[in-house]
Amino acid sequence: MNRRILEAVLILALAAVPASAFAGPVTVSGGWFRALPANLPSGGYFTLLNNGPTEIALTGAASPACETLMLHESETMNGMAQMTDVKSILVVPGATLKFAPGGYHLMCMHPTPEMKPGATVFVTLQFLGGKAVTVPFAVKNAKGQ
Ligand SMILES: [Cu+2]
Repeated sequence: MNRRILEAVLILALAAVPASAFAGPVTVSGGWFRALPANLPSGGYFTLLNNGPTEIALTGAASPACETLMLHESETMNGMAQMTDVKSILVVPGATLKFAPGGYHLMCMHPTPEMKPGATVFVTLQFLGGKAVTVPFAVKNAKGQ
């Protein structure tokens, strides 16, 4: 192989490497929403495992069952429960991130009529770098049943 051909092969090989280093396959399990009466916001919960070799950052969520779906964290400040917006949550390789009552949760604002106990709705979790995964969430009642 002469030098010019070798250079062309190297350029092609480099071009095939994706621009983003994000690889992380993720596993999402146990997704559910707590539907409340009167169109109140629904909390969403799930467990995410990062199976990939690189860290990932959860940056957002969306669902056709919610006008807006936000990442929130519940905290107790001076004895008062409150919620704050979360911009991004880093998950290192092999780590599990839990969204559960009292901590991180999805907040579904203005749920659509699909959000009723017994139904299944879909949630797309968005990650830094533009990757996303869409998973089913079971809709439960106010008691979480
Ligand atoms: Cu909230």
